[in-house]
Amino acid sequence: MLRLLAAAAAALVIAALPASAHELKLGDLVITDLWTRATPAGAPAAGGYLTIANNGTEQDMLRLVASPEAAKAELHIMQMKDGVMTMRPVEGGIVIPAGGKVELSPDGYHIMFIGPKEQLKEGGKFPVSLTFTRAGTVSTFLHILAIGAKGPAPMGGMGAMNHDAMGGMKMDNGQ
Ligand SMILES: [Cu+2]
Repeated sequence: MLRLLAAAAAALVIAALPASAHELKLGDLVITDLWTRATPAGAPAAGGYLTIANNGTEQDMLRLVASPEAAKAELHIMQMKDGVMTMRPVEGGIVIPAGGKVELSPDGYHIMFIGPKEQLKEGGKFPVSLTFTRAGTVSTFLHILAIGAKGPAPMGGMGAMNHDAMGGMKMDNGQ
């Protein structure tokens, strides 16, 4: 009986994960929180964000990024220069320390897709391939969140569930 309850609880947790999240493993690396933002029509570039954990005993490096949906993809870093946030291409690659975790975000390291072939629309998926020195190459996708989004909802999905509940209440009130 307890075993059954535990299984049911586990199923509930999985069902509660937001639709805008996935996780992938590549060798010793675990990649999570893969996201980007919707863009206005004709935007010349789009960012790409994800978190990479290295569970291995040797450092790895994210060296190359690419997407069939963009003319070009680069690794960038945001830095303060003369009091202004500016970005520049990363030289070499982004080191993922052994036992460490690196977050690509709008405030620091990020992927820059230059010349997206189509407008990025919220709720869609944007393909990307990531090449690491040790772990190799993986092709995956980024979840396209809203324009101005700060990142994916925390794992557990409570935010998404509350949002759904509110939507239901609105429908009742609309009678
Ligand atoms: Cu950039």
